[in-house]
Amino acid sequence: MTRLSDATLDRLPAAVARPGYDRARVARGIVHLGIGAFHRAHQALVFDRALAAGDLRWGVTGASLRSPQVADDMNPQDGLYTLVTRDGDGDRPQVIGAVGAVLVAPRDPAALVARMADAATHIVSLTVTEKGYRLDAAGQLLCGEADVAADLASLAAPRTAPGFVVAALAARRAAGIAPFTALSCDNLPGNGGRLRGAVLALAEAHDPALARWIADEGAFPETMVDRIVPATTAEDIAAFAAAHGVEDRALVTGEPFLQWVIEDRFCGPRPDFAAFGAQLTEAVAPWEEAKLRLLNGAHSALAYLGALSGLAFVHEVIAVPAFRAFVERLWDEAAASLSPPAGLDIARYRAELMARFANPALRHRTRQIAMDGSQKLPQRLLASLTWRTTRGLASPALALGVAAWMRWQAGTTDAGERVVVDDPLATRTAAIVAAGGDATARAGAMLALLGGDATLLPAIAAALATLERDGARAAVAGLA
Ligand code: CS2
Repeated sequence: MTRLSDATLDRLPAAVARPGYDRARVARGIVHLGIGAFHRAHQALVFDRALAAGDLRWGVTGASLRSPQVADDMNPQDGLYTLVTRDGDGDRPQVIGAVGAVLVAPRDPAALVARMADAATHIVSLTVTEKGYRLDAAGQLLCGEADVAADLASLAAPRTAPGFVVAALAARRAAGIAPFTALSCDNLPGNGGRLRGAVLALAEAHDPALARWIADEGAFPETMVDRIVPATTAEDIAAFAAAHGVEDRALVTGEPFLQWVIEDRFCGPRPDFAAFGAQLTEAVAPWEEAKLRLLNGAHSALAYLGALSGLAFVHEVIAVPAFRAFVERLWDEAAASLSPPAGLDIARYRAELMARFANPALRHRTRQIAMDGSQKLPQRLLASLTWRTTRGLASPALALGVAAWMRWQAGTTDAGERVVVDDPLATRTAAIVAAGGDATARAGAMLALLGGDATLLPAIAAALATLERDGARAAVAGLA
């Protein structure tokens, strides 16, 4: 089977859109750390639009900080891949040409640092997931982690995302080159500030003058990113090959919706984001908060409750009337805690979100969303639950969402099927489950792991007891 590449691009049928610009002339103004499916379906599409409009500065050099898989899929394809946009009207495939080479950080850390330090690089963007910032809930560097300790000892071969940023900025400073803008695109409140905090802490440990230079001259804008991007399956790749006669091992799929809100604080050149589907603003926080507490909060709650009930996909969970009512209830509770930005109509946003969750073509797995819950729950569910609890407001839906994560740590569905708990704190939650005791003891110990306040415990412990006794479907129905 022919593999997608510059040389074979012409063999694709006309129904597949492709780059209309000369890829050979593209400069690589962006280095992206963490080039997974989300980046390829989101930011890379926006950069591709800039290239298509004739601003050829915004090609991307991708980097994987851990696995060589994406590089091995994309490099033989000259960085090309297809983005398939999916909804009830069918699939719309488009080949994206924005990405050039993909580097594998552990294979050759110096090559990645050199690329980031090159004067042609203006922006280093990141999707390294919540845990990739290497910070605890209080924003302190996790110095006890082996990779962080290694980067604190030496940046000759960095291991962490903040380590690469500091090493590259140090090289730029030494060469008299202005810093790049570091653009965090992860689902975290204050993502730019968190990245800045991690970078400055690490830089400070190596060279306080470097840290001062970064603080004075660098830029770490906040962003809010939104697009639902399920993990690509072998079936997706096989179906594309069967339909179009070309194999694309780097294909990604996503919903039609895309939103990117960016704080307009860059220390160097940037694309004309507003012309390519992103929004520039002075204040990202209210957008980020609404997205995290409504979309992601509901997502996480549905993921655990749905997966415990044996439901594999989000659209299947949403098709059950009691679960749909549960989501509305959770949104009623969470919405009260928000100060929505001008331009965000919460009622419309909720209606649109429900339709996005119901998109049957996406096949977004509940177990995919269930990953890394310990890193996600604080900003998605605990923040609104805490807001309400301090005001004496009951929040049964939010409490049930948090308790569902705790129930998931037992590693079995309600029907007794074993599941893998994929979470950096899985060893610790497993120990809490193994310690036995009652639901209150388990809920208390796990709440402490999340950094939640003890005043939240009674409601969560009651919800956990119901989940353990009656199962997720009954617990959800009991709320209605
Ligand atoms: C999801 C998000 O996996 C998850 O945790 O909640 O990836 C979600 O699909 C995106 O944030 C949507 O923008």
